[in-house]
Amino acid sequence: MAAAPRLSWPAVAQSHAPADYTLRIATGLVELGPQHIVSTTLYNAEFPGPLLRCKEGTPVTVDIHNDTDTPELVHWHGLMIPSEMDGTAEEGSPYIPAHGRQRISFVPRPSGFRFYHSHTTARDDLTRATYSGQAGPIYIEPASNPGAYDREVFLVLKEFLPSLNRGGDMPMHVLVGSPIAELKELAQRADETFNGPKGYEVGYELFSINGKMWGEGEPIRVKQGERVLFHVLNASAGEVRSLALPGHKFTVVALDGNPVPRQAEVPLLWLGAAERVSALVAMNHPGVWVLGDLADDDRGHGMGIVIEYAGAKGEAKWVTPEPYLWDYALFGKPEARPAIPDQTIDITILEHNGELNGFNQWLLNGEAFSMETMKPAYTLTPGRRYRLRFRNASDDIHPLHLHRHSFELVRVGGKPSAGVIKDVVMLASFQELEFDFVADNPGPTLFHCHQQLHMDFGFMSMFNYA
Ligand SMILES: [Cu+2]
Repeated sequence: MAAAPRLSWPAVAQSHAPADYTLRIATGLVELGPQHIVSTTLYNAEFPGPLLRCKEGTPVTVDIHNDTDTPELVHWHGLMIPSEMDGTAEEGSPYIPAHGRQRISFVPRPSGFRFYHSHTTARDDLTRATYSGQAGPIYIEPASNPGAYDREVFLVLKEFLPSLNRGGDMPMHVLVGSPIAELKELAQRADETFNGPKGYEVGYELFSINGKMWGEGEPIRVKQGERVLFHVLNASAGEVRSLALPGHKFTVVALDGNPVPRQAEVPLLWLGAAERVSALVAMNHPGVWVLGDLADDDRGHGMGIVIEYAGAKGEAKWVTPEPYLWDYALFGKPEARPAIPDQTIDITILEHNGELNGFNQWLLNGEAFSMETMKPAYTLTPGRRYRLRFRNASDDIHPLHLHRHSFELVRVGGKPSAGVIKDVVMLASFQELEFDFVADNPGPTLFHCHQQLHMDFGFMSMFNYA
């Protein structure tokens, strides 16, 4: 455990009234299939954790019991709540002690599809943090619901049985845009200095949607003509995931739970770790299909779920779609004229190969995050609009995540963008990306890459309010 928990926590509700929700953290079994039962840490003995539905603006109380031998943190991803409630040690949230209990209260906002997950440090312990089964969806009901659909289906994408290896296999043809020569040169220079073997990556044996390998659980049964709203969460500790349904298209209505200005139709979805996509699918191609990942190996080991039309029979079919690159700007306002920021902060991302006992170290503007100094850190003035300009001098895709705030993409894939509001965004290899956020939720705020392996080895920084 890197940071000492705080001793007092006045914000904790002292009431003995029953909580709205109870989460119990304990080791349990997930039956991905009859031949594939894995042991991991879970919420309420299930994967995914229970779907929590609450109303925007109506306070909720959550009792969290930690039945494990190690302190835990439950992070409320995408919620604009106080730092003490956010479940993030770097922001000053207290740990839930081993075999201890914590009650928290917060006002859920903003509306939309969010999630909760463990926010501990794992480093080389692949039983911890987001490598475990500690993830669950939370849906905050908006005041008005504009969706025209017959029903909603939540899909949680998750790998199990992680192990360390030396060869990464991250998909490269994911995002639009072109690599920038200057960023490649920066990376090359770092590689010449740190010229040892590439550091560890994490691979997985088993893959699942809603805790089942495809074909092992119940199919999603649909009727011709139905419009189904899928809420997809990539609960991976670091993998970029894709999802396609042969013969069907996705109309994206929200990204990270926030309605998009333009509901564009796409042939398939790409999601970085912790990203959410809400998309409507018109069920107009009867049959039995695999809604699955494009990666044959991962889909072959479970990353999919069967869609079965009423009256259709036979083996579930998969057809590999044409390659398709994800373009966030597609979902933005047609005229991209974002507001002018009060201040721009440049952040250059660099990797030092195998620098930390065989693990790659990550640096932001030349500095790896340290829990001792809590740096790198930036100071925010309340009410100001900040633009972060990221420059990725590495060949990895980074799912960038800012806690307790939403941001607006203003430049991505080499193009301007406006109106796309997110809390995680994939930064392509050797590319730049800019997003704006308003300093409107005072309190220590963590920024990090949502790849557990990257955040644990330096890829974090603090934003502190003046
Ligand atoms: Cu990263």
